[in-house]
Amino acid sequence: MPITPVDKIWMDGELLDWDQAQIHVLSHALHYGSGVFEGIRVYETAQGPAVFRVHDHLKRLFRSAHLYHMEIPFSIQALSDAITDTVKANGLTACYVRPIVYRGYGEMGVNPLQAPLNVCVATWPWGAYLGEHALEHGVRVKISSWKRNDQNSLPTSAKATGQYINSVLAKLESVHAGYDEAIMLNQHGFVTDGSGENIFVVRDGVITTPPISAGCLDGITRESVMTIARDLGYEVREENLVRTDLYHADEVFFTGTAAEVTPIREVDDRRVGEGTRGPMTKELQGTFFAATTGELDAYSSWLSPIG
Ligand code: PPE
Repeated sequence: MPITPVDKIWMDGELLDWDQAQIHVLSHALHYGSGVFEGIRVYETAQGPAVFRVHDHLKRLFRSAHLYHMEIPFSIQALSDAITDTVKANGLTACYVRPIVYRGYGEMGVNPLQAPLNVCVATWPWGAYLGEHALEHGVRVKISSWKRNDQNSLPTSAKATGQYINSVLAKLESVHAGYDEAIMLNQHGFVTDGSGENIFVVRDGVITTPPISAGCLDGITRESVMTIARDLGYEVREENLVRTDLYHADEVFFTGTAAEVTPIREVDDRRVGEGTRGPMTKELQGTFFAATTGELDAYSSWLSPIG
């Protein structure tokens, strides 16, 4: 998706002009994928723009960094303030936020410990990840022939830049075959997630999503939707799913910061349900959007207003 440039990017404590936010071509992260990042959304609410679950996202960023022996030289609060400052400096009311911590310039070779650690926060307007049409009518997905990176190769509990090359393989395969998105299985054949989304299945009124131990990201939208679904009175299970569970489902949908709640209308050329957004997906999606835009008091703690 093309990037829409805005005015400023926060780099190592300073707000720089968008075009000045550059790094050296010999930066460690470019060569070895040694970065960790987050994707966060800012939504427009009646009280002005608000960041969705910023502390949960930043806690995950620190967990990802911890795994790769990165000592982030800023506190969670400082990064939260950096996000607020960047969104304000860019005059954005709703946008995507991309904090990234990466090994910078100064050291080559796989051992990264002498390379500097840099921290950036970029923001830009980002619409529906899989398209506006997809939010209402759903996407067509293909189960990838590429397996999800194994927990003991590239841990899926972290959001590291390098591991996304696995998602890129799956995404490219699906796009070349004419689908919108890929779903990846783990080495044991159980469903994990999409290239950049968690996955849910609805059957006979029960909602099921793979457990984190299957090798999916511990998604914050996933957790939000599970909470909303339980609050609405639905039974929610975290259980391993096989590919035929997707074929036999009444409804299937993706969740993610970028993808929000996106229905899946077809899996491997098999229509899911009525072949469009199902009623439970619609209800969960509607409640999720009402929560993100501050219309539901029950979820107001998920929003941090940008003063
Ligand atoms: N699985 C994967 C592999 C993943 O990348 C994401 C987020 C999720 C699940 C959902 O997690 P959460 O955002 O916490 O609900 N993918 C991010 C990056 C997408 C991109 O293309 O870049 C995102 O949605 O921000």
